[in-house]
Amino acid sequence: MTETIEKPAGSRVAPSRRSFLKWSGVATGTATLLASSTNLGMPGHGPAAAADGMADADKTVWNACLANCQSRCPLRLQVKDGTVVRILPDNTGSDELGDLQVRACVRGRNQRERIYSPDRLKKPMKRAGERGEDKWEEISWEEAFDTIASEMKRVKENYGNEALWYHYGSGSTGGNITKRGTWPRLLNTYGGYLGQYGDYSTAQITAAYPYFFGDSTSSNSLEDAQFSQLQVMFGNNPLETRMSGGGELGVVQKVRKDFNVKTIVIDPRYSETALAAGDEWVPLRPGTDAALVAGLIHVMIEEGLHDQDFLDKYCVGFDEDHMPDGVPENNSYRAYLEGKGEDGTEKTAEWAADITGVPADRIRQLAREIAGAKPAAITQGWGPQRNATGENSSRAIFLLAAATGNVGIKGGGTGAREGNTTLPVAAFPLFDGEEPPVTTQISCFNWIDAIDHGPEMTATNGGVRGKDRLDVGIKLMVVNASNTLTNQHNDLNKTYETLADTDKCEFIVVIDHQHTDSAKWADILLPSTTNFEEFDMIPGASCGDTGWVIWGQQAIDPLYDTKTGYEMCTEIAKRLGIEEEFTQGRTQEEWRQYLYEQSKEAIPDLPSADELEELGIWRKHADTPFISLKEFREDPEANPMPTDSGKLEIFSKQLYDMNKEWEFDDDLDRLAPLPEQVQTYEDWKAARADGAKYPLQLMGHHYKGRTHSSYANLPRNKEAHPQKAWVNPVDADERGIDNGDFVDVFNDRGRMRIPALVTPRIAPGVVSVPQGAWHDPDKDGIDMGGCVNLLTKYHPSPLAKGNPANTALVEVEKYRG
Ligand SMILES: Nc1nc2c(c(=O)[nH]1)N[C@H]1C(S)=C(S)[C@@H](COP(=O)(O)OP(=O)(O)OC[C@H]3O[C@@H](n4cnc5c(=O)[nH]c(N)nc54)[C@H](O)[C@@H]3O)O[C@H]1N2
Ligand SMILES: Nc1nc2c(c(=O)[nH]1)N[C@H]1C(S)=C(S)[C@@H](COP(=O)(O)OP(=O)(O)OC[C@H]3O[C@@H](n4cnc5c(=O)[nH]c(N)nc54)[C@H](O)[C@@H]3O)O[C@H]1N2
Ligand code: SF4
Ligand SMILES: [Mo]
Repeated sequence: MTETIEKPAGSRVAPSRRSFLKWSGVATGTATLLASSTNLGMPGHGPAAAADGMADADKTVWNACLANCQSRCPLRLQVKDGTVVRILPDNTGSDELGDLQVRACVRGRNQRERIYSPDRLKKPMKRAGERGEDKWEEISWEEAFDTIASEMKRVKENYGNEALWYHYGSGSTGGNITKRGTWPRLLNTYGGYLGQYGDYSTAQITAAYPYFFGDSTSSNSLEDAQFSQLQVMFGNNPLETRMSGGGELGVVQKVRKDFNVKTIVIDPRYSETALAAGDEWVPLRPGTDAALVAGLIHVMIEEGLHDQDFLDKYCVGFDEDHMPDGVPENNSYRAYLEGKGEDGTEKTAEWAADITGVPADRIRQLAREIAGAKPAAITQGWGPQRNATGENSSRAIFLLAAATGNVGIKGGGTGAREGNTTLPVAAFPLFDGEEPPVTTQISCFNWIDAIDHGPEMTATNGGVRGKDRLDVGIKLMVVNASNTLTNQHNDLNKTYETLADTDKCEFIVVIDHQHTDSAKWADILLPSTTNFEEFDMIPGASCGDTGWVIWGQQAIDPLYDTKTGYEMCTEIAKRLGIEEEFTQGRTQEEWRQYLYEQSKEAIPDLPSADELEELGIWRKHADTPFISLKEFREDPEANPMPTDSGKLEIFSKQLYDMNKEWEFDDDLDRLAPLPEQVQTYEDWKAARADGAKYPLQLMGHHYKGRTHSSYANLPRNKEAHPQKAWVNPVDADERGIDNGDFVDVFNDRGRMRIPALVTPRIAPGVVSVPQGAWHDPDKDGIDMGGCVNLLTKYHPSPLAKGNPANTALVEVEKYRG
């Protein structure tokens, strides 16, 4: 799901995904009776006929849903007279773990509305008004290519390659050749571009991993939870965010049903995972997981329930006897809990209750339950870390797994997000050789600073990597399959202001197939095909211990005047005199063949390309569920962690030292060496301050009707999953708000007007405006679409410089107009 090219040095630990080494047997596509009951596609085309759909379709081809939803569902497209008339889901596999049918969700099945959406971009266009004004003039492809090539040349000559930027975007993450690869390959062939680390999804946890584990690490697979006594999920919501029938949704439901594993979900929101797979829901205030963990471990210590042997043998930093050299006393986690640390406060259950909102008795009971379950599978989703102190929330949850001795064992886990097993399908090469030509990087999120004041950004004030200071700001942006130029990026109004200045970023090209909010900010806007209009070889994703490959066939010719990313980049490469290096003499179909051959070397029993075309999807199941850090647990001497100590680092000496060097604008920002609860701006405390202007904590969960902003414009998705602000009845009563009333949700950064969902499914004091809705301002700038990023704050997190989407305060009032 990430798009970074960063390779952390010295990877010795198990990667977050493993590739198959051994196989339990081959499960291939055998048609099942399920096929005839799966047409939930477009009305107006009648029910599926017995033999898989319409008798009058000319052909049925396999392709896939490629949005970054952490699943990857194969789709069968039925085509008649060059038009997709029906979308059918997978009809292979079964209802068994390891062979689950990879059934598409509501979004995948509604692709027809997306392919034929009135928002489709149809012609190349150039800006005809001010930037952002959304006024356009149609131009020829020739003119578009000539302009882009000459702008690339100009910017490179005037400022160097580091002024070029390939923007973060996840719209076609599931693809291989299709779109995500072609533009970075073009830019790399042209000498490179300013790179990025992290991503909008996982920046904080990704930055936290090395300081605890030494490198990126996952937890055990969710399939492995079948061996657990208890499953504890911190803000982990596979039922809404990995909705594929063959993805984690399927796995979690099967494990729950077949093995009856007790499941506790800790989340400010009663998610559908809590609802359908959970036995208990523990609501807490956003951004307070580290306080809850401190309270839990305090109780465990008081009652002697923690795993001291594990902590002694495998960890540093838990107590004063196991601290790195050169650190003054009372800096251990235990000292922090006992109130001997800097803040002098004991982290009792009562202390944690006040911060989290979870009653002290419930914290005690939970501590006993978690410590008593041997083994317990503790995992986290990415909601808990997508906030201002997310690096610490995520490390605290790792710590809970360590303090209970669950790391590296069957049925246990590391406290990280679940791991899984994928097939080593070859990826379209973003560059040739060992590393990209430019290795300077900034965070995926603070690009707006690099536009505004790039040369002021340094390693210690802006997280620049690869050099001490940027020489130049971003002058040219390629924004491909992305709506994070605006809609998906924090603080829309501030973002618009920076983008509007054409002296800062001088040229923006946006490539999409829908006319999004980001598209409005392009200088040149290129209409792309959808993946159904081209070829690809698609690796599977997030699927417990099953990996799969999908053979992407072209269902229809490119619609309107659209082109594939590969064709666009080839044409631009031609104009830059680098066509041969870019294409390596291959067409897109030949690249697919090339990738197939590379993949076949890694997966010897991969069926032939012809067979894949017939099968559509081909899957394999690992012989045993994935256990993270198994080798370390078995023999920590022979298999040390890639940290300085070779152990799990509860206290990070590196962060301790870095905190002295790094500079922050905000006094509250710091790099905490312990996974402690850190105070920040617009947090639970600010919300509860006397006379707080904005007393409600805002978050934005990922929602079923859309994948971020993708599918958010489709009428049926909107009807099935309307955009509403979730408000607790206690808060609603105080404000005279009834369920369904239109409300204004606002702060100093903006105001939106959408219906309220008054529900006890959200914790009191918290409002969730599901993220991804399209920004739709009326003439007064009030957003009638409900784009949460109108209200989020732009403030990169201290270590990751990541997206603090879930740290913001708002007020809600009934709209009485
Ligand atoms: N349907 C759908 N699926 C998607 C997406 C989508 O937009 N729609 N987006 C995809 C993408 S790109 C990503 S990155 C993933 C996102 O996956 P996640 O980041 O895991 O999803 P979120 O909904 O942000 O958060 C998961 C849960 O964490 C809870 N949460 C929020 N803050 C906190 C907190 O402080 N503490 C605790 N304990 N819980 C908290 C939320 O209420 C939510 O239920 O989903 C992917 N799948
Ligand atoms: N407040 C808040 N903001 C968030 C989040 C949050 O939790 N809260 N979550 C963040 C996260 S985790 C993520 S991943 C980002 C997601 O933000 P983005 O990465 O911007 O993802 P989408 O909004 O899905 O936009 C993807 C775009 O790609 C286009 N696209 C799809 N397929 C193709 C293709 O084949 N070719 C081309 N050229 N375009 C294509 C789609 O039409 C769509 O416009 O949002 C982030 N923003
Ligand atoms: S679960 Fe994800 S990949 Fe599957 S159809 Fe839905 S949006 Fe597409
Ligand atoms: Mo994401």
